[in-house]
Amino acid sequence: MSDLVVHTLAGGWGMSSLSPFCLKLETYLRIVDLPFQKIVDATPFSGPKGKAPWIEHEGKKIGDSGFIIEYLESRFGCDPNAALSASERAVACAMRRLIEENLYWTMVYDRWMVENNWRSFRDVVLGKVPAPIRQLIAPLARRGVRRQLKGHGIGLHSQDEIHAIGRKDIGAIADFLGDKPFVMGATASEIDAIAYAFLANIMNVPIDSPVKDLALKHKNLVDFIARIQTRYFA
Ligand SMILES: N[C@@H](CCC(=O)N[C@@H](CS)C(=O)NCC(=O)O)C(=O)O
Repeated sequence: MSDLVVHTLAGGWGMSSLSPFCLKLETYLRIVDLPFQKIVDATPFSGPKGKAPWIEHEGKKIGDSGFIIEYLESRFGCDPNAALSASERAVACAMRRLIEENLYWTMVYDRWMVENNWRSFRDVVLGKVPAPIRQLIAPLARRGVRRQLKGHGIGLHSQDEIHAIGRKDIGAIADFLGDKPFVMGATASEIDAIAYAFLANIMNVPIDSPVKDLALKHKNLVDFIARIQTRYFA
């Protein structure tokens, strides 16, 4: 059994994890073919940074998907970005920030703040929390997320503005992917784990949003998700 323990948040609606950062790490591990044990936590708070995912390995606890990947690369020598040039790495880094630091928050808004979506999402995202406690913590958790959205800045915009921001990001990803099989070209690299995890969490879940509607119109994005699923999750 692998001594790499990955703490993640629950899946649902056919997704291995409804946390895109957790799904990113799991996809990355599948791309580089590193075995791991998966522990599904009820909340993200037990990790060293109070967020999921986090890992335990050789007595160390490491939080943050980006730092975890850096650790895995230095400890196990995996490097799916090895074939990329310096300028390709720069583009992949910018694309990562677009997805994780901007598009992500439009997804959070749609799940937590849009009333109809929240009603179905809360029972799935808090599914591992016992039902009576869930009733109590759901509004508190939602208040915390509202604060995060405001702190980020995106929560200060109107719904239409937030959706316009998300749609612009989707358009940029679709245009950059073009007709390539993977984001940076012929082979999968780290950015594919990121793009897949976030796009699938927008496109393949029953959360209504104009951001999702636009993404589903891009056949290359739909095909990209199917490609990653077939290759790494079959
Ligand atoms: N930069 C972190 C972000 C992780 C993150 O935001 N995880 C979310 C779940 S998708 C979380 O744990 N949120 C709980 C919170 O912010 O309180 C990473 O790359 O791992």
